[in-house]
Amino acid sequence: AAGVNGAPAPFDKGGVKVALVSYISAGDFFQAYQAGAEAQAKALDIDLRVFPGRQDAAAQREQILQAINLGVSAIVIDHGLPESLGDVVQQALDKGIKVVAFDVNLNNPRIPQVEQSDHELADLALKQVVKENGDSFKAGYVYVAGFAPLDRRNEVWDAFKKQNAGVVEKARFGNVSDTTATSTADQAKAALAANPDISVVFAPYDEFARGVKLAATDLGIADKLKIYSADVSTADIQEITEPGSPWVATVATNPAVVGAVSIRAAALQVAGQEVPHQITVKPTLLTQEGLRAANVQTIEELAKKVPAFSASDAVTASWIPDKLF
Ligand code: SR1
Repeated sequence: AAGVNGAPAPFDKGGVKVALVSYISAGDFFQAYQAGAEAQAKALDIDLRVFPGRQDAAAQREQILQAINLGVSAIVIDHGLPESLGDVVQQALDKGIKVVAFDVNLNNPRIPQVEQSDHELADLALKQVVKENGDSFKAGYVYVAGFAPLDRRNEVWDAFKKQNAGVVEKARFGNVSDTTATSTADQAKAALAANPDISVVFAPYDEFARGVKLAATDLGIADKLKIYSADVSTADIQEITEPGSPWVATVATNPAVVGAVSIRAAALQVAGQEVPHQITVKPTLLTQEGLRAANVQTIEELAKKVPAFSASDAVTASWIPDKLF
């Protein structure tokens, strides 16, 4: 290991071991998040050990114990079920291992929490819904409880319905698994067929939106539906901008940037430097119209046009290279 010039110990020598333990690995968001974490780790000469998620709480616990036994200096926990993580996370902290949580509420003042400002994300999406559909329509809503980002977005949806009596939620469905999009598509097909008056679907996770789009296309109702989501990837941009797509807007960060931020939060703690408890990467509204007009076809092109998609100023330091994308 060569170390990083000008970095404080132990990064001056390089080879600091850090673990990334995910709950979910399938799907564009999680793959890009991991790629961003790997890029930031490489730039810091960190020896990153990646434990792939299998949507399995017991496996995630076991992986955290494995990371502790490997002698890592820090663990980044990416999603998960808080109730099954508390004791193993405490074991890590007791051994002096630094912990960072992304999108899982570990409710510990010693653990920085990374998130994408989910309230603002949902709020931006729903403002766009009203701009394009008014405040009176029949809606479908895709939600699975128990995932911190989805629960936060749900708080905004609940408040939105209270404030807009003309918005009627006719159907609620959703599934999170290693086949989220296709399982959600099956549920969406049944819900949309049973409720032909639904004109708007709020699907605040790109795999959900992909599933609803698939269902709408299969049912031949893509021209009667508008889908609003969270997240973005190159595949999402292609699905949003293709002719006749019902997926009309998304509110997103670059997940690779969020992955990089998570590793920086771990590195700063290992170097003994201050890290805020709440670390936020702010999302941006991307509309079908805007993406088409700018002729953006990939996340790399988006990063060239929208600065927030190439870097975040969250948890930076002079010794940490942070222009990675
Ligand atoms: C199952 S939770 C899925 C969400 O996690 C991340 O916050 C992404 O934004 C995605 O929407």
